[in-house]
Parts: sequence; structure tokens; C-alpha cells
Amino acid sequence: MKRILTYGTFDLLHYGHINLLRRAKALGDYLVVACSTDEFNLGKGKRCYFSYEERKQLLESIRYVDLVIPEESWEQKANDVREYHIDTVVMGSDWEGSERFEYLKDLCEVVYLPRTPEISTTQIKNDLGLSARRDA
Ligand code: C2G
Repeated sequence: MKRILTYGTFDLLHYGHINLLRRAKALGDYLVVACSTDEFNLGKGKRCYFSYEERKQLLESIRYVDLVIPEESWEQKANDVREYHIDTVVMGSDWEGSERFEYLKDLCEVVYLPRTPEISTTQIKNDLGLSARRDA
């Protein structure tokens, strides 16, 4: 049983996210997705359109996803790899070479997959003239 782990915000879930999750799952048998909490995002100056609970619910409905856990800090990754017995951490290529992930190579395989071009949460928001959720 090869266990895969990936991290992300996954706001305004789109086909670029799905492409990443599908390819990540194809590398193993069990996919854990660490979804960033609203508090963690605020610390990064990010406000999501969907709350953590809403983003978690969307991720749990995806056939490739086996478990969703909260991403609450930059520092939790090594513990996640140990706690969930992870063989491979997978991220999109925008993270390639980042020290946020490279150090995990001492613990597990780290794989960067090509990003899906021409789609992003930011682009969707810009195209729709959205900033943050109106009733948030
Ligand atoms: N992604 C992709 N193609 C896109 C958009 C996103 O492959 N067109 C990938 C990203 O590379 C990432 C995942 O989908 O691996 C989730 O993307 P985001 O929700 O934008 O995640 P991010 O803000 O990069 O958060 O600790 C790491 C962070 O939680 C990552």
C-alpha cells in the first residue's frame, strides 16, 4: 500500500486541482490531502472564498481522495509524513525546489508534477470580479 500526501488550499476547486489529485493518486494506492485551514491562510494573507469546512467537503467528494486533514502550519509536514506513513509527497511544479518541501526528501520521495496551464483560483476570482465571499 503506497501512501501519497499533498498540500493545498483548493479554493474554488477547479480542473487544475483535479488533474493534480488524479495524477497524485495514480502514483500510489492511498491519497491524503492536507487542506489549509482558514487560520493558516490568514497567516499567509490569503482569504478564501470557501471556508475550510466547505473546501474539505469538496475534497472528500473526489474519487481520488482517501483522507483530508488540516494544514495548520508550515512545520507540520515531517510529522504528517511519519504519522500517516507517507511514501511520497506530491506537489505541483510551482513548488519545485522549494525549501518548504525539499527537506522532506530525507523522509520520503518528493515528486513535483507539471501544473495545469491557464487556470488558477486567482484567475477565476479576477475573471469573475470576486475578492472574498460577500457574506463572510
Ligand atoms: N495546481 C496545479 N495546477 C493549477 C493550479 C494548482 O497543478 N493550475 C496544484 C498546485 O501546484 C498545488 C495544488 O494544485 O500542488 C493545490 O493548489 P493551491 O490550492 O493553489 O495550493 P497552494 O496555494 O499552492 O498551497 O503548504 C503548501 C500549500 O498549502 C500549497
